[in-house]
Amino acid sequence: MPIREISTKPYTDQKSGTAGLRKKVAVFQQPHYLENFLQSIFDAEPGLKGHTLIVGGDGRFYNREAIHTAISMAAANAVAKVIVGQGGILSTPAASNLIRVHAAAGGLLFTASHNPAGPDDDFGIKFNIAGGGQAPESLTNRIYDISKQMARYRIVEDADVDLDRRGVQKLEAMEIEIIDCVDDYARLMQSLFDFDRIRDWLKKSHSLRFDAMHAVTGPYAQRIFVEQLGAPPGALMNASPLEDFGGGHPDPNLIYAKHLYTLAMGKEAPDLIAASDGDGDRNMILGRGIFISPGDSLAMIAAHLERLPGYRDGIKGLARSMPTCRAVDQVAALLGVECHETPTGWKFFCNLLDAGRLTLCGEESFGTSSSHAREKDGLWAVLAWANILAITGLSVRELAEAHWRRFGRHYYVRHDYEDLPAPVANGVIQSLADGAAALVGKSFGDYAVSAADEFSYTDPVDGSIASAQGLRVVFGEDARIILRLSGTGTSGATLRLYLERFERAPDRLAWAAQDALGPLGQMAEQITRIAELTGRRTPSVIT
Ligand code: VG1
Ligand code: CO
Repeated sequence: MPIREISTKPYTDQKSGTAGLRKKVAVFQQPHYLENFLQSIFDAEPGLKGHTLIVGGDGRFYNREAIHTAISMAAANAVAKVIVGQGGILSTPAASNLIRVHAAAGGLLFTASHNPAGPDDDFGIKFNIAGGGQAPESLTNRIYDISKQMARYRIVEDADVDLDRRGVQKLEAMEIEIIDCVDDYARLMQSLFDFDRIRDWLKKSHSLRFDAMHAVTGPYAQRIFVEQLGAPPGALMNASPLEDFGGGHPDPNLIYAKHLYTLAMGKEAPDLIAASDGDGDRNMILGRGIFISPGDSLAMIAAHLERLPGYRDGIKGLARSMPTCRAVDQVAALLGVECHETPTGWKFFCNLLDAGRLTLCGEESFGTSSSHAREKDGLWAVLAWANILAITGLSVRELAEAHWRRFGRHYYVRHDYEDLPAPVANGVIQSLADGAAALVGKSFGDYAVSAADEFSYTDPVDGSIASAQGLRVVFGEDARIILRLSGTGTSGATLRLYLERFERAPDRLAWAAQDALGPLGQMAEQITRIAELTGRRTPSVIT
């Protein structure tokens, strides 16, 4: 099994988006495409030489082949050791944790998250750095620059690696350790939450339903919810990971997990209903008769976090991505802690987490997590909710209503316009960017525009600047309209429109979100002219 240097030609499209490189499987299957990108990572991060690398993926189609290639190239690029989840399985938060536990120099995560999987669908790669965080933009830009010059890559040819056999194997000088994908993660969760309390809560005739959507969290949910917390096996749905996610779309929201909403609204609704996405970093939370929007979930967890075992030392700071509703800001103000507004994408939280300035952060896209990892963490959020319900004795609905009475309520919705021709989507952004300044001071219905600009972020830790991170039209505390382009799609361009409306009066807290946001939606069309400029009368997805 010689180490060989293979000559190759560069591809010019290996630019990472919001979270890694995502393309159709067929793109990754082009000759040397995967190898070129991996070599660019090895070249951009020389610290991997002589150190440990964590490798795993969400189990989707092409996962095993890609992992085999990654291991073969790691050995040829002088990595000392790779630690791989058995069968090539690792959830994104579990991989982030393993990087930390093993003081690894980085991790390769093979996932396109919630994007559908299969030969005609999507594949992706994320590179995480020492400490477990997502590669910052400076590094992903360096990887991209290197990929555009790529002329050769190093690989051990015909490597014989058994991904299913736990224990240690050797490939040339490199050690390969195949580990149980759940052990370390389950230990971490036990250290953060009161498992006895949750077990009791479940025993006292409370019920849980968790949908792994045939994606990566199945084995994690089986171990933690069923084996450790005593939930009946029937509490889990779709718990075996499948290469094509069962043909589904493991994006836990009101569209792709509508069956959970129906369950929540039915007579037999369990007390806590939840789901996570393809790679296990997203979460969806529902209770009997109620859906908790991700921005609310973040704020509600924040308001109770200090009562959970892993967080008794207190909250250092809170953060949300810019489009995420400002509910958590209210909690931060009450607690008297820092509250940060970052661009979309988990990588922007990582410096603040490393600097010890954040304890909890989240995104409107069903992502929540804490300082225990450097990724969002779906099961963590579900356990946080279970623990909070067990401690307070409240139902999800009671807890939400109490929160709104105390802090007010942020009604929230996101409209996605998918697969638009790029020039059309860019045209919508451009036209709003051009008109933004002139909006300030104008009134729409009861609202007056207090600010309208393009969001730009200066990282408080390293001073790096991320510009063009979305357009926002702000109506003081009352409302916001936000527009940005997605950075995770694999075909055409996706426009995301986010609507937020704040109400504090006691008689305005129980509206249906779509009713509360109807007038703002009309104002958004007046301001952004999406229907007019794209010809789309309705969004493709509303969450
Ligand atoms: C989307 C979400 C963003 C999230 C990202 C990765 O990005 O909006 O909040 O961090 O996906 O999530 P975009 O650029 O398409 O809006 V995941 O679960 O991929 O790892
Ligand atoms: Co994900």
